[in-house]
Amino acid sequence: MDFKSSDTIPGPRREDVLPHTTAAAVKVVIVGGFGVGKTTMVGSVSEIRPLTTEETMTQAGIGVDDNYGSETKTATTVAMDFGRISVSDELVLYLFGTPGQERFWFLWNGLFEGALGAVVLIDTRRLEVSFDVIGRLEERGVPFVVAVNDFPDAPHYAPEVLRTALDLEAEVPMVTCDVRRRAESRDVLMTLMRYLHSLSVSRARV
Ligand SMILES: Nc1nc2c(ncn2[C@@H]2O[C@H](COP(=O)(O)OP(=O)(O)OP(=O)(O)O)[C@@H](O)[C@H]2O)c(=O)[nH]1
Ligand SMILES: [Mg+2]
Repeated sequence: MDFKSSDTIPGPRREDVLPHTTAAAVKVVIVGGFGVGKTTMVGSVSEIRPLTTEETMTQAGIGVDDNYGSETKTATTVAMDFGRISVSDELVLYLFGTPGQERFWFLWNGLFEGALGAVVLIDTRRLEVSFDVIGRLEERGVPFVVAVNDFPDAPHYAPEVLRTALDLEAEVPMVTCDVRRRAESRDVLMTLMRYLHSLSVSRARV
């Protein structure tokens, strides 16, 4: 067959190549209700161009997905977001964002396979959109941290009030962030890593 040589196929971009010092990779899932900022977080923190599966919002979500507070939002994730961040020379995190609405739960089985932990994003204007997500993580026994995505007009609650409203166990870390900021999203992931580490240390002692 007559075709041009493979020099037309682009090689991997420099930022896509893992540093040769990478020793461990950890899979982390970013979850939360509709429009809480999952795609924004994966996009802000990823060092590779994130993969997203956003579609223009259609009739499917009307009356189902409460758009309150994100009225300018025109696209929604229909499968997953994917990104990657190296948190040290040795450790790389693979990030999978996935929708929390019930009609997407069939995706969870595959996405959570091998995941060490999760970040649950919360919008305090619509706490209830993340209730089911927390319940499902607890059922699956997936350790998670809660990150309150600080939208400007969202109410601020004392941490203990939020904990009670979300029915969180005392040891589950809760932090506030603006997921549009890379450093803050990274801090959330570091909180999760420290939490996973503390769990593994306490399990090793048992
Ligand atoms: N002001 C402000 N806006 C934010 C913040 N995070 C996200 N947004 C905006 O809020 C909207 C929702 O963010 P997305 O990242 O699409 O949320 P999502 O959780 O991926 O949404 P779905 O995939 O539809 O469930 C977008 O218009 C963002 O630009 C934030 O921290 N502050
Ligand atoms: Mg999304």
